[in-house]
Amino acid sequence: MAILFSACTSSDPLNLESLLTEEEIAIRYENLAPRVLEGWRTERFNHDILPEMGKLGLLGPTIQGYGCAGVNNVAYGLIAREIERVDSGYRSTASVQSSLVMHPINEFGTEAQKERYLPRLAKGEIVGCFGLTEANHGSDPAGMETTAEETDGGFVLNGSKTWISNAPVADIFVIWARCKWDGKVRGFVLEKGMKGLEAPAIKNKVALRASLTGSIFMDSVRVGHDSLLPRGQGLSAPFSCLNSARYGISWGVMGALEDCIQKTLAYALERKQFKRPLASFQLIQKKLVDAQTEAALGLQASLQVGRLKDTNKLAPEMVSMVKRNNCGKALQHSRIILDILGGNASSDEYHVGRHVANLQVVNTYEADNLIPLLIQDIHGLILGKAMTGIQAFAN
Ligand code: TGC
Ligand code: FAD
Repeated sequence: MAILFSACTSSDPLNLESLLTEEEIAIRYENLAPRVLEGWRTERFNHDILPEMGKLGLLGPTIQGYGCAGVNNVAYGLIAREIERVDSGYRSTASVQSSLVMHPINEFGTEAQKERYLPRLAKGEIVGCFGLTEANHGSDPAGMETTAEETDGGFVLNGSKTWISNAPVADIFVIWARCKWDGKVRGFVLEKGMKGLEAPAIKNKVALRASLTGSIFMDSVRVGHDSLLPRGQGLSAPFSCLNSARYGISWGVMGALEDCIQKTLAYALERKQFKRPLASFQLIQKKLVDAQTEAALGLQASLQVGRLKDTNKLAPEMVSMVKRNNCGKALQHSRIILDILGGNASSDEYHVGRHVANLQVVNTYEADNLIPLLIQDIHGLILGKAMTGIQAFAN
């Protein structure tokens, strides 16, 4: 048992890799990290990033055709994990483009809409956003006040949305509105520059600073019939987009937690207090092992949900379970191991504080989650020995 466990690395303790195909294992995306501090400090959108992701086939990757990679949902989850390992804001930018913009156009759009938008969204040449939340209706989108009214030649949209990722830099806007003629919610694709459409940025966020967020104001925006997504009606249409995004988030937050573990473990092995490395102390080992355990279990759960999604056996509640569990556990454990950095926890150069701030928001958006606290000591020390190479429970 001990030999088997130590054969796996501390970064893959339950040997997730053995359950992946070669194509899935090949998913790596490492060139975001050098830019993250600049994005975080300046709150500026880096226009190179989406085109780079597009070149690698990371946008709308599960869609067949239209220049998309056509990979499975497990691969989609692994992409989210790799991106969020660097920053939740970058993963937000990508998952909005893939799950909340390309997905509804692909699922509910006409052939003409797919041809008009999907290839350019896949290349990252244009940026999309998804407007569901309103100032008075966040958790309960059913109460939305944005309306669409049919007129000669199309529709008129009135209302506003807030806390919308990518909005200030979006070229297209997937807007959910209540239709005055039958009271049902439907999606419309609006384009930047339309008269009456504004998308100002919400600045000075304390989290997700590498991703832009904004409001959307629609003052009698006139659109043609061709802007309606005709194949989706009712709230189940936007909720089906959320199923896809939340599934990706369940993988993504595990990537963020894995990065926190890797960085705090390296620090604990290097940093000495009381003439010993921090990693030799029982309490430090316990914190690291608790985090490592939750990351490993959370990834297994997301993998299972991904395999079920790939075989059409998915229920939305399964997505809620992994979104809730993984976001809660990532926030809880990243916060606990942040303490290992001591005063350096306050510096963005150590990155873990940035992940913790981001994870607070990721826990909130797409419906928020409760965070349980559990304590299990002795198994923690057994695993701590395997992880750090140092026995803490006896001399
Ligand atoms: P309810 O009556 O339960 O359902 C209305 C209709 O929708 C159907 N439905 C679903 N369909 C597919 N997938 C799901 N997960 C579904 N959940 C419900 C349902 O069957 C029904 O269909 P029909 O045909 O009978 O009409 O609706 P409710 O209003 O009572 O919903 C309750 C609740 C709380 C679950 C729902 O409103 C909810 O999920 N609220 C949270 C809102 C949310 O998550 N907003 C996210 C905004 S987007 C965002 O945050 C992006 S951040 C992304 C990033 O930057 O990465
Ligand atoms: P509220 O709905 O006001 O909730 C406040 C608190 O009350 C929460 O803790 C909630 O869980 C709790 N609560 C609410 N109802 C109940 C209840 N019945 N019982 C118990 N507790 C309850 N939205 C989009 O549409 N598109 C986007 O791209 C997008 N991006 C975002 C990016 C960022 C950075 C942020 C912060 C948000 C984004 N959102 C987006 C909005 C996000 O989905 C909402 O913030 C979220 O759904 C919560 O809504 P709210 O903020 O109005 O909170």
